[in-house]
Amino acid sequence: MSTAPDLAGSELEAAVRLFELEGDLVEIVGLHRGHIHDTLVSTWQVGGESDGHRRFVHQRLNDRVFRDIPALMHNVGVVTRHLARAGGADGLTALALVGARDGADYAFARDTPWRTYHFVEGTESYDHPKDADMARSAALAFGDFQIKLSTLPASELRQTIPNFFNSEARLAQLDDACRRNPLERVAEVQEELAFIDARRKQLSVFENALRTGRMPRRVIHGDTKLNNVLFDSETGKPRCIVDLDTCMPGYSLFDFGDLVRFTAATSDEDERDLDLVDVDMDLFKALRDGYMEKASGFLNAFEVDHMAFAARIVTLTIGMRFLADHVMGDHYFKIEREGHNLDRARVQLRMVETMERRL
Ligand code: GN1
Ligand code: MG
Repeated sequence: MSTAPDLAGSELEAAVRLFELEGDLVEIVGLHRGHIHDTLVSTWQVGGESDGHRRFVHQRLNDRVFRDIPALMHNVGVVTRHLARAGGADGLTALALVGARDGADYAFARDTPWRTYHFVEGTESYDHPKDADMARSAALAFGDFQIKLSTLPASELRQTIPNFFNSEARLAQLDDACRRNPLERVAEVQEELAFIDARRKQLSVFENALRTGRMPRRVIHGDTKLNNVLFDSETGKPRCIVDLDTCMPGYSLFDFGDLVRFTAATSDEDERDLDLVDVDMDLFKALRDGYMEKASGFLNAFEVDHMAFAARIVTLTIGMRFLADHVMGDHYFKIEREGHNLDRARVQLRMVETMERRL
């Protein structure tokens, strides 16, 4: 019945049955997605042959990354309900949780936390945009998402991972990883460390702006990869924004920068041939125009002036996170091959280099 990692079919079945689902369970299949949680999809037959099948997305939550699961699920509950209330006249629907049988938003199976979402049928996701129009519409959707979140008081949300968006703290984590050097991998990453070292000051720009109030703290999505937008299979328009784990107070330009980092990249995030790594300027412009169409109403002058810089800083910061995880022995991001996080880090740093030339 299952294709999920290291769990027997009966255990998966027990986990999905913790949730308020009706009908006969037809199958459970693994969905290869994301670097953090394990994701499955279950199909249920409801109301006999005439009615049909319903699908649900189940995630086994990674509690090494999210150490405070109650805080994580508190945020996801608050955000999904807020988005549902905000409505979707623009064709966007809100991701919706399925409650556990005991009424909570998540449940434990053998000490491991699980959650369940309604499957958004008739949609597709992409790692690379088909064209500039698709990039633009994704940027519009994330801009719209930030507008919807702007009516959610930050005080209702918790920090699911402390200092998640803080580039200074990410630099300190990398420095600390290098000091510890548990696997003696530091010697092989000297070039990458020198590249980062030369940009230390830049990594404080946004933290300084937040401290001095030149840039406001706002609730953001926090992981604006293109594949976190589900596009309608028929109309090609964004239908739903997923992955709400990092919706919490941050700064708006983080979302924009992360969108550029991933969506305007000419290569995969873990490409080994660095000659293929570049930033596509047409896609960058489409992202900037789409995002600005929504965000120009609330961004201040400092934010508008720092959009291209944000792409560089967010890309550099995520590169440092991959590198720190490589140095520490790959305990955070899932890897599929030796050196996977180093490959990911190298792509990010090469992206920064091309952005410095082009943006
Ligand atoms: C992780 O699991 P996924 O792919 O949604 C990470 C993001 C990174 C991203 C890089 C909680 O997201 O912050 O930007 O990988 N999520 C967490 O691809 O750390
Ligand atoms: Mg994510």
